[in-house]
Amino acid sequence: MEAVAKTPEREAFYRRIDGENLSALWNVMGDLITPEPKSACRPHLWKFDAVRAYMIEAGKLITAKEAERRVLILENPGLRGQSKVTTSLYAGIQLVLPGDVAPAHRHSQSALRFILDGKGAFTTVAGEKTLMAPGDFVITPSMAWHDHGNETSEPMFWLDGLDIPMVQFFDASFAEGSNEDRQKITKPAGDSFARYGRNLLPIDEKRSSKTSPIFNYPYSHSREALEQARVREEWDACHGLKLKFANPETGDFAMPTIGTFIQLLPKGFKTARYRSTDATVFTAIEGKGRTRIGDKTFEWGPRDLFVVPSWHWVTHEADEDAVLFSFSDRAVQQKLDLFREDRGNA
Ligand code: 1HN
Repeated sequence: MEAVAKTPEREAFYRRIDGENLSALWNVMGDLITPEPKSACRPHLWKFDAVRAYMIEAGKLITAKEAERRVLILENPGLRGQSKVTTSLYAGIQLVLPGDVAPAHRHSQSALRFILDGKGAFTTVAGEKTLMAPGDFVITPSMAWHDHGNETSEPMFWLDGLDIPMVQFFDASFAEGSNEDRQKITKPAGDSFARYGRNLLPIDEKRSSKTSPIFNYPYSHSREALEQARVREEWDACHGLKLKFANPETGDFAMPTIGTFIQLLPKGFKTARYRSTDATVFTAIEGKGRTRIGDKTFEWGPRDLFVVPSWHWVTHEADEDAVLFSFSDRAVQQKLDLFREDRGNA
């Protein structure tokens, strides 16, 4: 759309209506209705080792209890000061040190954890405690009480992904602290997996939550699923082998607002170019390689993190067998009929 010409009469008119909280659509329409996605969100990569060093410093500066959560936010360079990794998503790196207490609270925002380093720290969600290991994908549903701790002798680092900007957009945030640092454990360990992880569901149960009843998807299972699929060699030209984490009740994404994925790129594989409307956060759990996003190339290894903005061409290349975890707002875009992807010619 072309900019509308300025005339003294028009300028005077705009000034007069401005005082009435009115403005002319014809001056802004081209910015509102773009022919293709146009975002301030930029491609970026964070090297985990650099983040890790700052997190260790943060561990000496503040306790988890005082901070509530000891987290460094991954701020998109095009969205600084807004606590956003993409336009619709938040991401951070959380450190839970031996003996830490990240006290119980709950909020409207849904959270995911993807474990990067350390083994055996715990989160308790809605009365069930789970111990976590690298590669585990763990969900905290909207308004579920959650607290974290670490009774091991090693620090634990994980990636937090939350739908904070979406909840902010809808002005729908509620949050509550607890009088107790640690919530009461009301369920045995492994309860949610025992009930819902076996492709058997209680026939008459009416759950109202749209979040998966399984809240820890252990890496051992994800990795095995990828390995089983590898045997069939059904490689997708754009993705290698990419699976979504599913809610066993519905087959939908495991979380209502965030789509989560795990993918295997075998050694030497180079993907065909791909673009989609869901800006996506990636981290590698195994292997190394590089990802080209638009005209930039990012080299990654285990635990490094990178962000692909909406509608940017992406290709991945693996130097060793590599496993990538990723998350995006696709779960929402698909429900709103907004999701679009382009596989190039692949
Ligand atoms: C939160 O509750 C956690 O529970 C992490 O670990 C990061 C960022 C903003 C708001 C709530 C957590 C968060 C958060």
